[in-house]
Amino acid sequence: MKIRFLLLVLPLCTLWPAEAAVAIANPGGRAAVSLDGKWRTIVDPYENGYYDYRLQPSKDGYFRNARPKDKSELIEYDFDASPALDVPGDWNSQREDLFFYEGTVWYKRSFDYAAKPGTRLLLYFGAANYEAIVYFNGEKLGTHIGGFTPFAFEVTGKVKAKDNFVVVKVDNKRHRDGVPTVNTDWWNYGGLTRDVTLIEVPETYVEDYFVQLQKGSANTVAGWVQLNGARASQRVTVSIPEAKASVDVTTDARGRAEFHFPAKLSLWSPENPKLYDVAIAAETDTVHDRIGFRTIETRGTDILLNGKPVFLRGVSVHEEAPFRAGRAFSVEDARILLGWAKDMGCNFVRLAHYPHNENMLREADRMGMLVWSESPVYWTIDWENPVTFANASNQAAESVARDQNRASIILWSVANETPVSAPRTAFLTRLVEQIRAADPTRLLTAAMEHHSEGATATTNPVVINDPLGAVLDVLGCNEYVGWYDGSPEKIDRTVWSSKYEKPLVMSEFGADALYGLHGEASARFTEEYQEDLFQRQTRMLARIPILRGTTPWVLMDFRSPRRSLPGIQDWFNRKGLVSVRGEKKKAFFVMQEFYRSKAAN
Ligand code: GCB
Repeated sequence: MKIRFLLLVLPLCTLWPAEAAVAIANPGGRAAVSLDGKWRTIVDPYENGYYDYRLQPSKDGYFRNARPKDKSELIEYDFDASPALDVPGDWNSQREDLFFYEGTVWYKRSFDYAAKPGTRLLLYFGAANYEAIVYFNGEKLGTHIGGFTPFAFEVTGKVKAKDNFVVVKVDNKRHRDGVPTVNTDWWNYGGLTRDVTLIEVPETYVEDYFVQLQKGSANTVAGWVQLNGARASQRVTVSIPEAKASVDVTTDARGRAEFHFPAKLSLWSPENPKLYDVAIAAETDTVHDRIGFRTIETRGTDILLNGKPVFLRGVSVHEEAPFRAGRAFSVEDARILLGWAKDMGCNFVRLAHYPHNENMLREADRMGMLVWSESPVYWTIDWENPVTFANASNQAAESVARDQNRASIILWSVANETPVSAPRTAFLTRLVEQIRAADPTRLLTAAMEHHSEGATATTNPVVINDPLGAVLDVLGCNEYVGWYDGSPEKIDRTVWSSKYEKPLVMSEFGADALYGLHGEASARFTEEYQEDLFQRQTRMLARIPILRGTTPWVLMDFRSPRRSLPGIQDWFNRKGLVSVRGEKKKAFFVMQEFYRSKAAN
């Protein structure tokens, strides 16, 4: 009670660092200079480049990128003589000695730049895991917390013609009060894991926009536009030239305008991933985007896409790079992963357990793949800590802001497998309400747990009664009957019921199998065990009346420090239906068959 009161009276910004950050939607649609490539790096486990020997922040930290003026000056670091790492990219998979490293690495990149009059310059990071402190030419710009969402700082007026340097202190230490917290089943890849760009915008620019079909309508486009800059009030035209539809609005003194206009559109779907060029033209700036338009809603226990019931033939996906392992980031990575999902017969992917890189969403839009996008609220978060809530809330806001115009996303998921308690349900309910307010067009879900009502030798009744279900549109449930929970025969006698008359997506089920390891169906880690489990699971799932989708765990094997078993796991969770080398395990074909039958009816 006390905490809730505190949160009501304290604005978020007092709990959360927002130093000088600027927002910008659709970075790929802007004039930009890439800062990707080789960055010089210093590994700093003791944070010697940040603190002095009294553990006070040092004014002569590595962010100064200092060089001795003469032979007598003592400077104990040298970026330009230090090893380079590729950006984007995690450090763990680039250097053997950083495989398990969790701590600070300093990144430095120098560049020349010809400033353009009348142009503002933003330094944009696709993501840095987990905490990034950004410095420009020796001056601190700000801090960002959260490993999977973008952030930007303005450097207009600070940029020089020659020898600019960006220094970023990236720290991937885990924290009990962090989001995620200390315990996860995936690799804590550190570094500048996504693109870094200098974005050029006019003095007053289109900061953000929301252009979607109005909730409940298939022919009214509705949304808002937000300008940033001195000329807040301007005439803005939002148009979809191909559909010959547009609207003119005038932004208010805060740079904001809402709009709606009729449009006859070919609706986006997996079968017809139609994207339109959308132009947001202010007097001082124009941005183009590729946007699809579709409706998504629930009716009783059905999910309706463009008014028609849809079964979500999905698979869960980690942001793990095919073939090389490491954090995925590229268009190519996205195409391969989504291509394998398509090959399985999917029309849907669950992008677990955090917001994936923007390429993944853009490719999903292009390829016609429906998406569940997830917040990194995973397992046992510090539910009663207001700073933890502010962190989760900020990451959710950044994720929605980045992806709110992607037709592929139909579900925002607020959490994964969180243990039921009053503070946890209060925390997640607030997140649900926040996201619904920011984006009223999409559905809310979460991967919940379930409860056995007492298994016997002949039956295993399982009930979905998590109180969070009351505030969700779509129920998500992870279950491991036959793997963590008994042997595969138990699946056959499992009977599901739900307290809620809502659509259910079985968001996880699966078993570890090493590709190429064969044996009896009862032998753990063999392809046969996984295959048998999937055969039983698909039969059991087909008997659940409210089932409207499945996303087995998981598309591809992925690295996890929890998985040490030599010769089998070797630091990989082997529940992939595909190996890291793209080899399909036997269970892949069980899902393919299941989805063929689902697509046929
Ligand atoms: C789960 C988690 C997922 C794990 C998976 C497993 O329930 O949601 O992150 O990787 O189980 O393999 O144990």
